[in-house]
Amino acid sequence: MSTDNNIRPIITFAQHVIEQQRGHPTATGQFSWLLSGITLATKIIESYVRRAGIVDVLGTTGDSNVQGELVQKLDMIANETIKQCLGYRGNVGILVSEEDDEPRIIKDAGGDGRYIVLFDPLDGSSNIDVNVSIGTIFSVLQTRDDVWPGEGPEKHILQPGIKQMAAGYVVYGSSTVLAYTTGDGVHMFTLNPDIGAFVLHRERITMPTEGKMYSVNEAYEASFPDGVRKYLAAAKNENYTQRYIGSLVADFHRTLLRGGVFLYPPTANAPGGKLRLLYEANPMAFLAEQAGGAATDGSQRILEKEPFELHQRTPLIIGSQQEVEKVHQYLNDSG
Ligand code: AFP
Repeated sequence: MSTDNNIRPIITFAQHVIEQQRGHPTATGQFSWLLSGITLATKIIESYVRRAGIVDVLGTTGDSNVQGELVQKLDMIANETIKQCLGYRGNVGILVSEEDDEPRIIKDAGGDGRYIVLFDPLDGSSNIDVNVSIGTIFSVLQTRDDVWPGEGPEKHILQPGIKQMAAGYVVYGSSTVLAYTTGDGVHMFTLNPDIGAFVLHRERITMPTEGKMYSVNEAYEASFPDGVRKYLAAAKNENYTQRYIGSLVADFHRTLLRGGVFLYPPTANAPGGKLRLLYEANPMAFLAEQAGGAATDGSQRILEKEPFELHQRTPLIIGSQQEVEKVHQYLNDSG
């Protein structure tokens, strides 16, 4: 029979958020209510991901999304799940999904609607059918006080990443892991399927300051900027390792823990970069900086970029401080 002495204490995500809120005297608990909506949604999504192949969730819906990409069934399920789980928390006023043309304004949820949640419901969709890690990314902003009611939601949404209140991701990998920040370090949780809760396993994660690993789709190398090509040539000479999964969440997760750099530079097909500033680059940049790393678009810090449209794309160089600096040096030297 077990005794109190051999039961390991656990800290769940909900407990952790409440603990963090204690440090903020003006906190009302609304923020933790919002974040618990996100964890509920990701647990539902993970239950579909784990049963893919058993229940009918693989393949495409036949539709294209706002980015012109084929919508996978799981994309659609994940998108609807997040909207359902957050749409009835009165403190969420605007939901902005990478999958949808327009933001969803929530008028009748009964709260003050002060938070905006931006999300990529299922990042790495092209990996779904082949059982490779995929993820959900989220970013939380607050509505602005200086916007008139008639001005439309874009004015509230188009804020630089530095204004994020929270950001995080869930990676559906060999286990399901959640990482989040509210600007006080990066904390990581693993979903314990026995109790259905995200349990703290690492607090205040720091990214190694350097790492001989680069992560990029080298098939596009011919059209990368000169500086990136020179960096890659130098990395090969210095015996770097290359890793590329093709799901940003999974590639970033590895970079966060092991160090190195992830790059998605401008290419011939995507001259402005492929990744979305609001749903992918900003939340990952917030996490990277909070873990001691860096994130830029090659000329500017990601978190300082002023967005001008919802589905804006950006080049992204993100990872260990020294590695990101090294890429920059090559970019600067190449003019
Ligand atoms: P999908 O969601 O279409 O699979 O795209 C994933 C993604 O946005 C990001 O997660 C990857 O880092 C990147 O695209 C991979 O792009 P490439 O296939 O061009 O390398």
